[in-house]
Amino acid sequence: MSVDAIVIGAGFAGLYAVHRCVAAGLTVVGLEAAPSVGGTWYWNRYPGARCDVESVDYSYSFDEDLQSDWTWSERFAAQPEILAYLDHVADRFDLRRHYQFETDVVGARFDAGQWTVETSTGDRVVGRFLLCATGCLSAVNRPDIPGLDDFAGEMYYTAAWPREDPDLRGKKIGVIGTGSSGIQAVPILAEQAESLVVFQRSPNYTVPMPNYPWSSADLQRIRDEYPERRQRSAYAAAGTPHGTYHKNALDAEPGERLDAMWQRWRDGGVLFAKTFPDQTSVLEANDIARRFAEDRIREIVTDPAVAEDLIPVDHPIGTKRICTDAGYYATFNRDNVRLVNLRREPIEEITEDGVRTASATYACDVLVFATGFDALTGAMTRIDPKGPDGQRLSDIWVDGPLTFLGVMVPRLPNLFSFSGPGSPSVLANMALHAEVQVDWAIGLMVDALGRGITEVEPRRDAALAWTDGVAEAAERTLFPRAQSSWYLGANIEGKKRVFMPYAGGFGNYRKYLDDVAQRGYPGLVLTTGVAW
Ligand code: NA7
Repeated sequence: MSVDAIVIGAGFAGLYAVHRCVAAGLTVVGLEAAPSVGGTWYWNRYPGARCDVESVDYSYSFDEDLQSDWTWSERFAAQPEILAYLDHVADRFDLRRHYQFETDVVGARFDAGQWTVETSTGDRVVGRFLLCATGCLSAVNRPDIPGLDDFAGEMYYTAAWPREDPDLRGKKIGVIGTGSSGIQAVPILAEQAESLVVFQRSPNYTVPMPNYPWSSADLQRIRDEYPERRQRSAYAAAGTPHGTYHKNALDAEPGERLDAMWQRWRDGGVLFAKTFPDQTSVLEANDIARRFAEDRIREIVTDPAVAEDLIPVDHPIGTKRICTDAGYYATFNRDNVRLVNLRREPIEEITEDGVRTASATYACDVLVFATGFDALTGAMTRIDPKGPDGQRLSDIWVDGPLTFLGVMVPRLPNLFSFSGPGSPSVLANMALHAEVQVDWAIGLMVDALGRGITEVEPRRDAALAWTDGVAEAAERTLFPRAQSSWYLGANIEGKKRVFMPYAGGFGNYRKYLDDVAQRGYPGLVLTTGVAW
């Protein structure tokens, strides 16, 4: 089979890419490992899974009718509702018929002007362009802990939670991992469990999420202001309509600062990471917000020793992904919940019936691994596409990810990768991010096809310049100080430590993309050599 475009993935970016290809009159095949659409939101169906961006923003903006017909029930949508939304999008735009589901991509190579993709079903799909909408949080991190295979109880990964929700009531549950997923799951698991042990290697900052059902008045207000809301998001730092407080922390009086922080804390969610404009770039400003958050932990958690264990010590607030929770800290006041600090007592092995640390053995019927992902690069390097001269992505990225505009890779012509390194990715609203990157790729593809160009590839110097710019943008922030962060790949053994997302803001990123397109794609080599 030979098509214009092969799209890998049926999440936010993949579905939109298929839709845009069809609208542009291109033939397209979508390949998706899951049995249905949803991407990250298909797999991450663990108890408490919820998006930390408001529902009305974390949704496509490209179609007015879609936007006005769909009604979000809550301020922060839970996983089933986001999945239902993506199901609705797939049906509404008739996207499913372009997909082969339960089809893993196991390899891809470019030769004679075309990509040949190999799948787990033994098929080969040939296409001019390869659009990798493979997700930034999709390659599951399954840690290699001694004895794992000996465990006789039930084992689940939050990132690959069974479709049939397991009944965990009355069981002894151990949760390994305290990132967003663990932090969201813990309060719910604590209510179900006979006992819950939380194995924490690194504490994270988390801000309570004051979630509530949207009232009809809320929804009417949002409908009325949607155009303006979307306009503000389009060029905002994180792709949402929210900004920071109007003054730097260091320019505000202590009382004013405190009011601003309380306001943000009560509004809830990840926005606390950016209460003040200088909070992510000036340590002294960050310290003010950090100390405020730490005081809240000490206030909520009744056992002072547990509170201290829950307070991060290795990074400024917000430089690792700040989490959003529904009662996480208060969960540690329950009699059936225990926190185990793995920095003090590391896991030595998993036994048949639990977890043995350096100090004790914890009996568990169920182990829940909330151990994260090989983020941003993992999904792509696991496919490891091969270019025309035999170079693989893993060779090209041996010193860290090298991209042009976070979308293209030198030596891999006609390949686009979405929400990966070199783009704002996890620092921005994924729905709008997908639209912006896919629009850019489709614009280039249509332009190339119209001009008889058969290969488009970034020049190495252009990719180096962009990647240097990504590093410089990170250096202007406090992000690189979080040395144990998955933003730097620190959670994956052997992964090159490089700050991967573009930290210069979603709006600025979008301007770069617009500018390169408007100027006729400087930085790209456009070849007409190979006849299709
Ligand atoms: P994260 O944020 O990567 O969290 C994974 C957690 O698992 C984190 O606390 C890790 O500790 C811990 N971990 C990983 N491997 C181990 C081992 N071997 N032993 C003990 N603990 C371990 O993933 P999430 O799924 O929670 O969240 C990812 C993003 O999804 C989130 O930020 C949102 O954007 C949505 P560590 O910090 O590495 O010491």
